[in-house]
Amino acid sequence: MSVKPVTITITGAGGQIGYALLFRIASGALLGPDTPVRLHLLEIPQGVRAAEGAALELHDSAFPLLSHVDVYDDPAAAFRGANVALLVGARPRGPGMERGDLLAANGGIFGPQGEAINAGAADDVRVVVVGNPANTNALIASAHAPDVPDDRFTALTRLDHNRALAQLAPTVGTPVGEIRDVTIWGNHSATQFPDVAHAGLADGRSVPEALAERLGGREAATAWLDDVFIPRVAKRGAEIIEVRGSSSVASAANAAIEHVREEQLGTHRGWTSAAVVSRGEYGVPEGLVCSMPVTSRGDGHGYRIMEGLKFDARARARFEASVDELVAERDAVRALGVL
Ligand code: NAX
Repeated sequence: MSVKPVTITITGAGGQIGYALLFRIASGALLGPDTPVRLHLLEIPQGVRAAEGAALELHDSAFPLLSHVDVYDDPAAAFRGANVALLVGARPRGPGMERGDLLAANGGIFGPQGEAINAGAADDVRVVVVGNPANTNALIASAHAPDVPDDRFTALTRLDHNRALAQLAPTVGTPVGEIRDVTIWGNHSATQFPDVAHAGLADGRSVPEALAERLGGREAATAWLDDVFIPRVAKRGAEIIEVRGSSSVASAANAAIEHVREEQLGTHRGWTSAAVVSRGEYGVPEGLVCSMPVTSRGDGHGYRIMEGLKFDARARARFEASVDELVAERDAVRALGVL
């Protein structure tokens, strides 16, 4: 019996992250080895040739799971029938561009894309926004898709989550796979709060306990978290640009794949981090798209927020600073008439 392919729309498919995403999606890394995929690649006219070139290479890879690849420069056509949408294409911040200009330019992209999703996507569509400012772009797209439940729109903070695991592992002296329940709170920006207060290791110790053991006491552990870990994770994107000469690509594509795969198929060990719509959890204003700890049962309901975690005063202040930035972004796009 043949299985109906899942339609996946990828915007910015002719760009760097697009190129790193497409081949892994077509190989089955997104939805597993039994699910055929149909790819809709959306670009602006200047990017269409690059996307067409990637489509030729996809054909040449002869992926058994790849049923079709189509390239579009029209959002309405690209989102028609989409079950999964990865919104990667965005307007980067140019020289001298103010934050308001950036938000307005992206409003001009994510508003119409939200409308196209509203008009033509499949009933079960789920959307992840990668293009920055990702949280607010997700808010804009969702606001323009009134018939699609707002919890179908998420934004990517899985790269930040993975960066946190990667920084912790050598410090606590365990493989990354043995660390669970790290959280990225807030915005996908330098204000984000990477939090290990609830994190644990496979051997039963808590991460704060393991850090204190390895670093010579609680004070030293707190100093490492404040002075090394949090700034390193929050500014890792800038570090990659400095070393590599260009922004994160393969790690971002990998994170986007993990975000969608676990949202669709389920999280397995503890929670992960994703920017999801708030219903007021943890005091986050309702409707903001904010990174929080989430799990998925893989039952079609997507990510659910883990509730009931406690903050100390310092953690609360960090989280609130990032939420305040999200509120300011929302207010700025409202003032621009984009929301
Ligand atoms: P590129 O500039 O290589 O590619 C972007 C592509 O999007 C281009 O081909 C462009 O033509 C296309 N595009 C622009 N507007 C479009 C529109 N309206 N419809 C369809 N396509 C459109 O950038 P890349 O390195 O791929 O990064 C893409 C986005 O990811 C950027 O906004 C970047 O800031 C963001 N990132 C987000 C991360 C996250 O964790 N959330 C991490 C990595 C990355 O920085």
